[in-house]
Amino acid sequence: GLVSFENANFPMDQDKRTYHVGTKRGEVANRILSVGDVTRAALCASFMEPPPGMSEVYSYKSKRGFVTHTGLFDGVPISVVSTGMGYPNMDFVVRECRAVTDGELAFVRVGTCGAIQAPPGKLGSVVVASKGSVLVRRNPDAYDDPTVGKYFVSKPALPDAKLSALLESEMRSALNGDESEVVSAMNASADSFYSSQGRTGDDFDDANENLLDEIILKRQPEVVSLEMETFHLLDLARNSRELSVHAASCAIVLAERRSNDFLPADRIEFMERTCCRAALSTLAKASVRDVDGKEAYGDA
Ligand code: R1P
Repeated sequence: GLVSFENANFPMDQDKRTYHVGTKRGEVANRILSVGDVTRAALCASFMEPPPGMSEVYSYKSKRGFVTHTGLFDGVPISVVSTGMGYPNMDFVVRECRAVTDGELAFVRVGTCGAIQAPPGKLGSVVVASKGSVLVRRNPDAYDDPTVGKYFVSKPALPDAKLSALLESEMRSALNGDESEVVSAMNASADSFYSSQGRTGDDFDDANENLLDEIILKRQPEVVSLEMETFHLLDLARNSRELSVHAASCAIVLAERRSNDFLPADRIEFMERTCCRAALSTLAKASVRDVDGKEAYGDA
């Protein structure tokens, strides 16, 4: 049927569902795993048990394509949200999940990325953004003004130190003995998969031939992974009132940007399974306080 929304400042429908992610209070846990695509989200959901009193993991798909799965992992309520790509989508997920939950919120992102330094970011490794993330943005004003730089690189936004350390150690135990390594580094989140990640082509005048070395790495030599959402997640967390949002992020290296090598499908599958499980375990163990300031679950 027809759905009406109220309050143009923060639209919600009559059931108090948010405008884009579409969930309402009670459907989203205080521990959220954010992944890029719906297939990875469904994989994460397959590792969870149904919430108490339900026969299946709760799933909700919004008109805008965001999918939320809520269930239990190690007995702890967790929601997995498919975020889609790019920082505006991360903005919807963090703000709208915040609006329908109470108490502290812990967000962990498991993404995929390209590596601009390998080593250490070898194909198939997972890069934990323990040293934070910068934003890389194309500056459209450079179109007809040669005095302004074509690309802007921000200062880093840092993750929640405890949550990020826990994520790193869960990844290390999950990958112990495997060929894939866990790398602790700085991430960069770009506003395009193409121009602001230094991919070149003939169709547009992106002026990005020297972006990786002369702009990004010159400013932030510790950047290893390049993707599109982590900066915004960490930036929103540090701007959350009373620091109620805690965030950490990691990304699986699917591509080495220097050699142009791409990770084979079977290794992508293995890494997605392993890293998503490790992230769920991280969230289950994380310290997250509910509205009363009580430690509801977790002990880390
Ligand atoms: C681009 O292909 C997408 O993949 C990466 C980028 O951040 C971007 O969203 O991460 P996800 O696999 O989590 O979407």
